[in-house]
Amino acid sequence: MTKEQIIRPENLVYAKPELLNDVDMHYCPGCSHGVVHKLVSEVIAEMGMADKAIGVSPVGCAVFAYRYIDIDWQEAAHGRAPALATAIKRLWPSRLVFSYQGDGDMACIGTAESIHALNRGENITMIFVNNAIYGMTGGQMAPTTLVGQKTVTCPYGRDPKLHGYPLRFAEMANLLEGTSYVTRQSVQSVAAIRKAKKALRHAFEISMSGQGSSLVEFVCTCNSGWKLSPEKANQWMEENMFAKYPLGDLKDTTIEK
Ligand SMILES: Cc1ncc(C[n+]2csc(CCOP(=O)(O)OP(=O)(O)O)c2C)c(N)n1
Ligand SMILES: [Mg+2]
Repeated sequence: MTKEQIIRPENLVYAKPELLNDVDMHYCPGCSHGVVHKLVSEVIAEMGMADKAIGVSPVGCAVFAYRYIDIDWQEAAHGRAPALATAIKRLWPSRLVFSYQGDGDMACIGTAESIHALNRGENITMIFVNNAIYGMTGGQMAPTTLVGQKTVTCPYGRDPKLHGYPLRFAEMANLLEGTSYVTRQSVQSVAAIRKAKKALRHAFEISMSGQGSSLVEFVCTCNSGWKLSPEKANQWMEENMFAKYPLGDLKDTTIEK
């Protein structure tokens, strides 16, 4: 928004971001995806990139992201968004290219694509919605499911002897030479949303200035999959997820430079 637009009275109240389409969303009430969509829409609009942004969304609850955010999108097969985003950005370096992936997508079926795109230092931002579960398919165990957490495929709780340990994808990304910015954020409070928005903007700016790849993880709730009310899900996330997935920047090479 320009300064003139910001001071207009109609813009002083809470409003729907201009890039969010006026359609019903399929997300469950309380789902974090909607808030992350809002941030993506706001940041792209504020950067003046509405006509230059291309999102790549694979399979997962965010499969319909193209219906909700009014920019160009390309749909990818499950786990393959970073490969597709690589191709788009290389062919069209002037575009803001990002992937939008769940934890099942980023850290399980698409681990190879995701790690290698980050390690190659592709000038893309990878948005990682970590809700510790396969939301779209009905709440199966994901790589990021916590030890002891119950899902439909580990009804007695995740047992490391049987299911292995939760994967901390951002910590892995942090080790890669190609990553410029790796951060872990959340969107359960106004303060968290504000911080997350700044982080997302920083990542998008790094992508546009060609300084390498960025990973922006959002630790999120899936209240339907977790079988909790939205409020209890937020509480459960704060009490359990943040211990395993601590918030904050893990790496920012732009500061070093
Ligand atoms: C190649 C392929 N394998 C499996 C599936 C089934 N499938 C659809 S969504 C999904 C899990 C998505 O979970 P996640 O990426 O965490 O996203 P969320 O729905 O939790 O946001 C799976 C396994 C598929 N559509 N395609
Ligand atoms: Mg998930």
